[in-house]
Amino acid sequence: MKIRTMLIGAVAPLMALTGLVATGGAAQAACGSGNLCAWEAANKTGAMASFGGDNANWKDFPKSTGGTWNDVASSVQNNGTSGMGVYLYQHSSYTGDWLCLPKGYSYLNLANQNFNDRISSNKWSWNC
Ligand SMILES: [Ca+2]
Repeated sequence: MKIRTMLIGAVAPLMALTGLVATGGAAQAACGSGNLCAWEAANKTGAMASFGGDNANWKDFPKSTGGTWNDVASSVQNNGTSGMGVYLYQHSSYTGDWLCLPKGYSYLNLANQNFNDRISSNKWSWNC
């Protein structure tokens, strides 16, 4: 609820972009065009997953280093091409706290958003 509150109001655009970095540079694991990519550790390190479309439960996605992608991601990148943002949710089925990640942006350390190891579902949206 704290995050939701932060995103509402006159300062929303600035607050929403806090901690976001423009995607660029070559020293990162390949994130396929059109996908939301997630890494198990900060700064795009560790195992990586590419998520296309909406996904109601990241428990459905096995992680190469064991377990699933539920409550694991520590950094993310929106490498979409449509221009849509992607909502990242605390719980499955797009519920709980959320963050929104605009096209072309990354969170390099979700701990800074109080969202480390918390993402359980994702949904693309034009209202992000
Ligand atoms: Ca992690």
